[in-house]
Parts: sequence; structure tokens; C-alpha cells
Amino acid sequence: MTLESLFEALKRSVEEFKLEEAKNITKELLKAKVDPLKVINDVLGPTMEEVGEKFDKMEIFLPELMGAAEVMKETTAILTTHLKESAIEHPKPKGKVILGTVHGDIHEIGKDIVKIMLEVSGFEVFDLGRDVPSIQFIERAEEVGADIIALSALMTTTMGSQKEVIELLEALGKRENFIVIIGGAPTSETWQKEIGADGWTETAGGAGKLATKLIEGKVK
Ligand code: B12
Repeated sequence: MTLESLFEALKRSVEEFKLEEAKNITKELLKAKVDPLKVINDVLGPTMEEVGEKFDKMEIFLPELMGAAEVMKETTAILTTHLKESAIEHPKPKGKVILGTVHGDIHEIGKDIVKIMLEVSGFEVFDLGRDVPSIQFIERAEEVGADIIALSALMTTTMGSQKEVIELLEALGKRENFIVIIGGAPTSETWQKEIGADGWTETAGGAGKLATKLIEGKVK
């Protein structure tokens, strides 16, 4: 099978939520030494977007959307584990990051990719999961002595929770203690500036670089 036909088969197995098939193709791609990030960025990401568009147009329904998301999540996990294993070990972490999807939001696929990208960039990441209450980000950050709080939001209706975390930090007089970075499809640099976050990137790929730049420059 050519690379193109493997990509095409992976796309189809996500669309038709054939989990075992998707896992096998992913393993074959890894065996063929294809860059896991290329598979995530060029195949899985765009496929999930297409699935989302079909859902919007009511060409497919929630069970299909959830089925495809599950296949996407599992295959991404295989790819990101591989990314982690092949990463150069950093003797000492560059810094500690508290990461999670904000309150009211259960989307976690993008957040899971951000986690791996931060880890392969040398950060120790504490993943609080999804639908995380705003205060919990701050409490855990203090507990582990985090440098960075990273907030994912996938809905226009939950972006406000990113703002809430920053407002809580300010109200508690702790804003200066942490670098706050944000991301997720509906967010933007404009939103980052509006809520006073320290950094934003569109993709997970940029998250490691962003965190490194901020922690090295201590740009706050
Ligand atoms: C998969 C999916 C689901 C799955 C989630 C499965 C899971 N385990 O995560 C399921 C089916 C459960 C789901 C549920 C819902 N969903 Co949904 N879902 C999607 C979908 C199709 C894809 C999201 C995704 O995983 N993308 C792939 C990943 C890789 O991309 P990403 O998340 O954007 O992350 C990238 C970047 O944003 C960035 N990034 C992300 N986080 C961070 C954080 C930091 C710090 C940084 C630096 C970067 C960064 O890096 C990532 C990788 O590059 C989107 C549509 C779309 N096209 O986005 C809708 C979408 C997000 N969902 C939507 C909705 C409305 C819902 C529901 C309310 C549906 C319902 N009516 O029940 C519920 C949510 C309930 C809740 N309380 O949260 C809407 C949101 C609309 C809005 N208000 O903005 C969307 C946009 C669909 C739509 N067009 O209507 N959903």
C-alpha cells in the first residue's frame, strides 16, 4: 500500500468509526516511520473537521460524531505515545504546566495533543482533564508549584471560563505568580489580549514553542 492509500484508509476508518481498522493502519504508518505529527495534522485533524461540518449540516448525527471522535482519540493516543517515546529525554523539566479543558466544556482531543506537545518540549504536565472548575486550576497550580496554567476551550459558550480563571487569579492577588496560556478553535490572539492571557497559539504544535518562549523570557 502507498502512503497516500494508507492515509485515505485511515480517513475512511475514522469517518466510518472502525476502531480496530484505524488502529492497525496507524501502527502500519508508524512502522513505515511516518512522522506521527504529520498524521495528526494532515489526516486526523482535517478528517475530524470534515466530520464536524457534516454534523453541522445534519448529514450525520450525534452517535456518528461521537463514534468518529472516539476513533480519533484512540488513534491520536497511539501516535502521541510514540512521539513521547521517541523524544529526547530532558534531564530536568523546563517547567511545570497545569493543563485542562475549562469549566462547562468536555472537548478533550485537542487538549490531549497539547499535553503531548508540551511534554515532548520538555515540560512536566499535570492534566486536570475536562470540565475543570476555574478555582481548581489555581489550587492545583499552587500545590505542584506550576509555572504555567494552560486553558483549552472549544466552544464560544465556554471561552468565558478562560477569562474567569484570570479574573480569579487577579481577585486572589496571584496573577503575577503564573503564566497563563490559552487555546482552542474559537479562541484567538484578540481574545487572548482582551482577557489578559500571556499567550495563545492556534495549534498544539505551537504550544511547546510558546511555553518555552514565555518561560525563558519570563514575559508576563
Ligand atoms: C469531536 C467533537 C465533539 C466530541 C468531543 C469528544 C472528546 N472526547 O473530546 C463530542 C461528540 C463529545 C462533542 C460534544 C459536544 N459538542 Co462538539 N465538537 C467536536 C468537533 C467535531 C471536533 C473537535 C475536535 O476534537 N477537534 C480536533 C482537535 C485536534 O482540534 P482542537 O480541539 O481545535 O484543538 C487544536 C487547537 O484548537 C489547539 N488547542 C486546543 N486547546 C488548546 C489549549 C492551549 C493552551 C493551546 C495553546 C492550544 C490548544 O491545539 C489543538 C491541536 O492543534 C467540533 C467541530 C470542530 N470542527 O472543531 C465540535 C464543536 C466544538 N462541538 C460543539 C458543540 C455545540 C458540542 C455539544 C454542545 C453538542 C451537543 N449539542 O450536545 C457537546 C458539548 C458538551 C459540553 N458541555 O462540552 C460546537 C461548539 C459551538 C460553539 N458554541 O462554539 C462545535 C464547534 C461544532 C459546531 N460547529 O457546532 N463534540
